[in-house]
Amino acid sequence: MTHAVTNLAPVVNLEKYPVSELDGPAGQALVDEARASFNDTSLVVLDDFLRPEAVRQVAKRSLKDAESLGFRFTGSNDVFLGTGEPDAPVHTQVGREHTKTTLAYDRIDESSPLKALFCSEPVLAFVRRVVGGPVYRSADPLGAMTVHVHHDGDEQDWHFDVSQYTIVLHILAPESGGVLEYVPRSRAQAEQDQAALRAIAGGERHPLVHGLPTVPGTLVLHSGRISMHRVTPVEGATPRISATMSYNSAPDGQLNEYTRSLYFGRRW
Ligand SMILES: O=C(O)CCC(=O)C(=O)O
Ligand SMILES: [Fe+2]
Repeated sequence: MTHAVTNLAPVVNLEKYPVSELDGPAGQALVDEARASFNDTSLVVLDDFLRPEAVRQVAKRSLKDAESLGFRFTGSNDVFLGTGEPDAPVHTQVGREHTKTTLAYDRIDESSPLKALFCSEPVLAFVRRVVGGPVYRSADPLGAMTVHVHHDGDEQDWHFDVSQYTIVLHILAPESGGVLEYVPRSRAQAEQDQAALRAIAGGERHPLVHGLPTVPGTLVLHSGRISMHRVTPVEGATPRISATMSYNSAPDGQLNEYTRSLYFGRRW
């Protein structure tokens, strides 16, 4: 995985989010605000982060590539994606069968603005400052960065990510549904309490669920490994498209084989 110097100007709304000048006053204000939000809710939501032209380009290409290069998943998932404690007192295969299409990192075109973003040092520096510690890009050959295309009826069921931090980029909004639902810092409780886990995964409203509708151009940074989340079923003819970029506090982080098989239909 090469991390070339990239020009962010055509991709990121740098006037609103000066991620390439984090030491200037506007950059510091951006970090301070994002950090406060992350500490409070474990979420950062930056609307209009991506330039509309880059969003359109990624949407068009993703629709085309997902048809021929995407993996069409049908099944259900372990909520901990294979990372649960072996002696946890909860049964973790509690979700329901669902469908979705995912493009792995090695199937995303090299000239995609998404790859420019993932490989950008300023974006990595921004994540480091927001979470307040070391952060490295995931080194997973398939899952470091992915594109999800959810058609009518598709969803992504409740889970905790394998990676510690995830950036989700909203690319195309469906007519209805496709909401990112999120229970901040719910992992410890979910590992201990079957009733709480089932209440969330079974679709009951949890008092702590945040719901983020898909708004193209938005960047969401969250701590996916400790916060249970899902994408609700998409409704209507327009698909939902999102991209995820994964990070860890240690270098060379990878997914496990369970998750690769689940999301990409292959182990490498
Ligand atoms: O598409 C999204 O909003 C989130 C996707 C997600 O949670 C994941 O890929 O792990
Ligand atoms: Fe996730």
